[in-house]
Amino acid sequence: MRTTVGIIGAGPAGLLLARLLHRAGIDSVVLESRDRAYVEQRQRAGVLEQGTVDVLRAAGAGERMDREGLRHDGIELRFARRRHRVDFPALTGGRSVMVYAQTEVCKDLIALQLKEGGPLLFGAEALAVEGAGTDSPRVRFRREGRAGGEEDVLECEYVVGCDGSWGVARRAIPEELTRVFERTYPFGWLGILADVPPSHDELVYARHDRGFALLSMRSPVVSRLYLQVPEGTDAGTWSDVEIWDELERRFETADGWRLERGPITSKSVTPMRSHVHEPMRHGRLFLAGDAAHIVPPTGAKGLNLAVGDVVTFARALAHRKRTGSGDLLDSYSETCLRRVWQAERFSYEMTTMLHRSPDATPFEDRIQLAGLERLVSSRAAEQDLAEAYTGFSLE
Ligand code: RFL
Ligand code: PHB
Repeated sequence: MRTTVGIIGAGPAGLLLARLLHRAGIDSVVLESRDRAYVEQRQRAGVLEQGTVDVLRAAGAGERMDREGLRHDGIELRFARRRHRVDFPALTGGRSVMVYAQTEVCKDLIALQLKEGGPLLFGAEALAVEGAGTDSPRVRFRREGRAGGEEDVLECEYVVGCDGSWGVARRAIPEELTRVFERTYPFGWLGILADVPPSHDELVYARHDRGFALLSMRSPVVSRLYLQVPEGTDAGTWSDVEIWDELERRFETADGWRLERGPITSKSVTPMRSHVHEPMRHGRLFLAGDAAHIVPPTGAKGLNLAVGDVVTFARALAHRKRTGSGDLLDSYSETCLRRVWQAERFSYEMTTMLHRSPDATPFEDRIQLAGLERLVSSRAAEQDLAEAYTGFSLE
């Protein structure tokens, strides 16, 4: 098999990249180790920045999002039993975000790819990228169901590793050229889906002495909620009643706000970490999305960063094809990392501002509350949050 761009992974990064390249007249092949149902059902992100929404529309993938997605003009911060709304358009010159689940973005992109794009192979596991430093890199992969687990090779001009945080692509970048920046947090998120209309029409980020809680949604009739839990917690040890009781405590306000309960249809725990792999390119191998960087989900940035990376790559390659200049490909890593580190900073700040660290001293607790007080009493501080939350420019 031979193609211009070999894409490893059919998460949002890989699928959108295939779509952008197709629109630019560049062919690609996507290899995805799991099956279609897995990719379409994996519960993850919920918030799309304005720039992401614009990119999906321009890629012809915005139709259902515009019909079913929920435009949000703000979020609520809750602490000390008080509520404070951050008004995005008023603070950012009109920007907002869209609540439209990652599962739906992936479904829309898969349908488009199968209808009019290049090959998208499910059950095709990349084993290794070879020859990244040469003009003809290759992906060795194995297709499920092939007799004796026979291996195939995809010959490419470029390889983009969109294979998430446990992928194989980044292993092809020599260790001596690599720097990894990492932080793990001593807590995780217990996330649930529940068949109950969201109790608030915007997302609620709550800081409580017992830990952080987040109210989000998937539709007008499905709620998505998260609780900060100790690192390594097993979701099965929390009963439904315990989850609702704990959410109720952490969201409690002085003005009698009520949390509606409903049947819980899924429960899982996500660890929290920050991770950046530098550089994001070696020769003709490029890393995009979670394959290169992870942020804790508190800033809702992961999927949006993945979109930023693949937009940058698609532009750079189109430029190369049009003008013969590889300048933009050469600056790919640097361009992406500037945005990545802004998102890392913001996600780290949001996480430390809102979570209860198990070893926080009373002094640190007071500093944390003072930070929240500052945020809700200073327009400048609020504007800083609103600008970062609604997103950094893709230019
Ligand atoms: P993905 O989605 O992990 O996709 C990678 C794909 O690669 C496949 N793969 C391979 N395929 C072939 N060969 C191999 N060897 C392969 N190895 C792996 C995998 O099967 C998979 O299909 O990475 P991508 O595309 O970079 O997308 C990144 C986003 O998924 C991620 O950043 C976000 O989900 C993060 N995130 C959020 N981001 C937001 O922008 N807004 C949010 O509100 C938000 N909330 C969240 C989140 C992530 C969460 N979790 C579970 C970590 C909330 C949570 C709880
Ligand atoms: C979600 O809806 O899953 C979600 C929303 C906002 C976040 C993280 C996750 O910051």
